[in-house]
Amino acid sequence: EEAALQAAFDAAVAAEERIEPRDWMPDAYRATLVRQIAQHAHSEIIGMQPEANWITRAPSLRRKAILMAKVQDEAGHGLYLYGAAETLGTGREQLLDKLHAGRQKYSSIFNYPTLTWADVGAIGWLVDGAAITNQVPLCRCSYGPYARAMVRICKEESFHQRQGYELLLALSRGTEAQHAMAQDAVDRWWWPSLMMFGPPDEESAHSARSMEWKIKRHSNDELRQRFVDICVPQAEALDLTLPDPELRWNEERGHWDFGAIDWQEFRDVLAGNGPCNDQRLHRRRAAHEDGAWVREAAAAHAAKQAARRTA
Ligand code: FAQ
Repeated sequence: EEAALQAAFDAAVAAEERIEPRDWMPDAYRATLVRQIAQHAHSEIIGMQPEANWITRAPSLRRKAILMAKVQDEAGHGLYLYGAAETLGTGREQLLDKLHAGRQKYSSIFNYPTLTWADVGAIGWLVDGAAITNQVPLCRCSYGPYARAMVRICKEESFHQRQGYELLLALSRGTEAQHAMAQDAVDRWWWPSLMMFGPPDEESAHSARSMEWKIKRHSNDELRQRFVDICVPQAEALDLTLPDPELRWNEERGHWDFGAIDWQEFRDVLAGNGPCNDQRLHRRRAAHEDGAWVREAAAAHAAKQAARRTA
């Protein structure tokens, strides 16, 4: 019987049909989805911290309102994604416990500090830009709830990306000091953004299987190249330089060649030794503990309502 179920699953994936929560699926497919969706959800929630750092110091009311809305959107993305993970039979509490214990990852990018206001622009342009490049193909992921969550998230991320681009453009066209601040932010965020796409294909443990299952549609290196190709003309339009002397148009490939990524830095950040790993996890745990009374009150209220209904 297991063989028949497996065959039906394989046929559905081959036919580009969506796998839904009640459908039979291989255990490893389920585990891979929980791993990726949890990591993605954690990234959205931890990703609120670097930008939130600037909410109190935004340079105008308009910029402050935009930034607060953006950071709230990230919380919403986290909730859709924890919801998608719940359809696979894994509760949010369980996933948060793993994050807090350091047993589940979140994106490397959120372990870097936001040193100036221009970092808010660089995150929008580069980090949200990389996120969209990675996530648009996930709208066609074989698992229905994840694919559908991605549609809405991508729309919001596109708006975030434009917000960052517009912010950087204003700084770039501003005073000499503002232009220098924008350039410095791009210098610091460029390489970490390229690392968001994950290790090179030959070192990517999960890619081959995830692509067979149509969870991933493109390899890490393919998406990284796509992102570089998108950014080069945008940097030019911004009058900012990407910090890579080896960036060169390759006529034969029809792509921009770029310099070597420091994979040791990536491994260090994943191992917990990035500039802000400790700070991010500490803050996350503290926020969770501070919110305990809300969860307790909500549970007590729900229990009371349920008791009233059965009385
Ligand atoms: N950071 O075999 P692969 C956002 C891990 S965007 C940390 O290639 P896979 C929006 C990987 O998990 C950021 N870990 O893995 C936003 C695996 O470890 P494991 C979130 C990384 O899954 C913007 C190991 O390395 N987006 O939040 C990273 O096939 C602004 C081997 O790697 C997503 O999560 C990394 N950069 O491909 C929010 C997108 N790269 O589990 C706020 C969905 C790899 O074996 C503000 N995820 N690892 O222990 C994906 O598309 C994939 O999971 C990849 C990795 C492409 C990230």
